[in-house]
Amino acid sequence: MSVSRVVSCVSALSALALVAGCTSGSGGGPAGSGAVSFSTWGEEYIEQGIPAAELEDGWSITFSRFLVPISAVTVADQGAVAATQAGGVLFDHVGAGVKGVVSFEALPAKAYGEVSFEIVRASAGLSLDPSVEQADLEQLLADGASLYIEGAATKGAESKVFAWTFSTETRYEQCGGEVNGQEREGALVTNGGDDEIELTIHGDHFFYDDLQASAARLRFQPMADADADGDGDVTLDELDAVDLVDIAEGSYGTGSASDVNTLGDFVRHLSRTLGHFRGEGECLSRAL
Ligand SMILES: [Ca+2]
Repeated sequence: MSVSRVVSCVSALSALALVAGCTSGSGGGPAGSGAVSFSTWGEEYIEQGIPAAELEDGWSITFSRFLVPISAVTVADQGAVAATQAGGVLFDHVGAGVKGVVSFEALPAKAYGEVSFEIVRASAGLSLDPSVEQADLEQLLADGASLYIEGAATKGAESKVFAWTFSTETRYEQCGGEVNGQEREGALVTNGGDDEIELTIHGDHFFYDDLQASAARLRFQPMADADADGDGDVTLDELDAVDLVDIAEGSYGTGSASDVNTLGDFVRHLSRTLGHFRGEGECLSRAL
């Protein structure tokens, strides 16, 4: 391959289709190599809270802890794995800022249509991001947990706290999202470049009133009302005791899910929807 051909390939990077043609159809040698770097962020909703203006019913929500282990970040194309994360990292997304997950260097330059990651039960080998301490990991291990969230909801003089442990295990796969206004499936490695991908965690989803994100609004009143013993702490057991059909404020939409009957079922189902890609981008969520 001539140097001039490499240069012409690089200059075509703005169009994914051209890159694919460039790397597979030029008939010459390698198209170079580059990196894919993964970070994660819980956005302002987890760091700073969800303001009342975002909810339908005047409640506002703040988180004091939001523990998420991210593991098995994988870059592949047509079933061939190019790189996969060894182990995982535990984060507390109440800690400020975008946090590093893993970087893969020296990958052959091409488009990788399959990027996936997992949020599964914590294992002792998890690395600790600076946002967490060993005690956070030990808590997840003791509870067999894949997620732990803790916070408070407030409306006027009323307030409730919650501390919910989930053991749902989820693979987020076939991730895609927008880059400079264009949809990109997976990752694109360019010669000498670094495709920086944020695995974005959407904390507000726990308060959706519909399992179909496009129809969902944020509500807390039915959860506040679920505090049956009136101690100010809304537990998952109390959410389990609330049948969705009995919620007076309006329907909770379950879409095609047939096994979601209580508020507890509902939030466990939503715990499989937190993982996103490059901000608002989507992945397919698969229960493990
Ligand atoms: Ca209670």
